[in-house]
Amino acid sequence: PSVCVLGLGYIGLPTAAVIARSGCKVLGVDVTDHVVDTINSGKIHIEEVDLDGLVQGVVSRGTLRASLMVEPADVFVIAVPTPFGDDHVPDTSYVMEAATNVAAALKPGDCVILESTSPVGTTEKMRDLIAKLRPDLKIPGMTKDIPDIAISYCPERVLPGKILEELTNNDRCIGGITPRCARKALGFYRRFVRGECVTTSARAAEMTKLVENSYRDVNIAFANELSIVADQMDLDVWEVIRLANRHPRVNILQPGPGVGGHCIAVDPWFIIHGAPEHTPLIRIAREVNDGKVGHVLEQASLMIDELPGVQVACFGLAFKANIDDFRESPALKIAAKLARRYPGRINIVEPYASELPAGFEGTDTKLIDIDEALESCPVMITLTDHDMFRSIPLDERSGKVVYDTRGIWPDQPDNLQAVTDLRLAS
Ligand code: SAJ
Repeated sequence: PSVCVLGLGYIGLPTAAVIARSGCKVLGVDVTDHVVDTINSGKIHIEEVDLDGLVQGVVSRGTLRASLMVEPADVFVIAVPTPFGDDHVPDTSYVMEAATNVAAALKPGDCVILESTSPVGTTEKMRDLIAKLRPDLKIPGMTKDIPDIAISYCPERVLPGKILEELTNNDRCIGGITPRCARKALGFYRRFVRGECVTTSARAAEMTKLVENSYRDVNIAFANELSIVADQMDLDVWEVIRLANRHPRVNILQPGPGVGGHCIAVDPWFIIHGAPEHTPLIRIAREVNDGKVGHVLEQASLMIDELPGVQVACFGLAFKANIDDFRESPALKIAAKLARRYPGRINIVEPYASELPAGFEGTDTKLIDIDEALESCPVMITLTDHDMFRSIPLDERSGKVVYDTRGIWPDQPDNLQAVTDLRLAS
């Protein structure tokens, strides 16, 4: 079939490329000139492992092409953003705009699939919009006859940093407006997905996506709450979690400086917004994870205040390990606040950045490498668990005053001796 993918971001572009590799002719549509031009020249505008080679290959073979305009196709895949504002209300206007463009291009036999993370009921709203715009078509769930088109919801669940691998290997859950719609979409996904494809209703599939990320958020919140309690009780939270996880039915996640990225910290709000009176746990988990940023900032400040004039290295700005994604990163928020609070003293170590990302404007903060930090910064704060940091051996960290928010250096001695030595030295 010919395929049109709307939205060429972190999900849409890899998806379009993988579909093109499976042999379909794919048109990728985006609203940004720059994105369209970049892809048509065989390059990419985002960072993701192995994506550059794949896109270059399918563009040069002519199976993937980008455009600002939707064109007729057999399958339409919508992967546009569903942001939310300060009030945490999900905004589905990009989805509806994409559906409007798709509606104009639809012909009998076509299949429309929404992949964007969406509040429950969005696929039905999209169906209603298409029905309104195309009264000439028989719409699923609205006709006794065999409908002209199929409409489904199929969430992506790929992990940034492993997108290409997970796009093909993960199981998919495919929710149709009707079972017939789901079966049509199933046939499409089977072309390029090796994982199992399971069919359900559109609403169940929408909720499944939100539930997956909320599950993770709630469980990380538990770990983060424990870490704050442990700080107060002067216990090593990492040790306690390691010991508790030896229980056959306990598997506590890892505390950190907060939850970043654009999914886990966002999707729970979609459920909360849909059922505000019945989601106290999901809401408080969000608050605990957001609150962890402030806790780390205060703990770090206490440590820095104790050692006037001493240089500090913050290890990591990315929102999680081994990627160069700084959007919605608690590490970046903390480092940028410290940079403003302690002029002339904060240095950043971020092997995944070639220059400081936005957030440090007007500060004198420097980006330095691991060796420089080990040489010149007596105080070290870990904010991201990059493997490159994890593998710094103990003898290179000895004598440092360390605040390890990620628990990557379990062998680090406590700070008492290092603080005393530093004070004597000054
Ligand atoms: N984090 C912790 N402690 C942990 C695990 C994670 O603090 O034990 C933090 C990370 O450091 C990071 C944040 O949580 O700041 C999120 O990282 P992540 O690796 O858990 O997830 P994402 O946001 O990269 O991707 C998630 C994935 N969802 C789940 O694992 C349930 C991915 O499969 C989804 O496709 C993606 O969201 C999405 O697009 O929704």
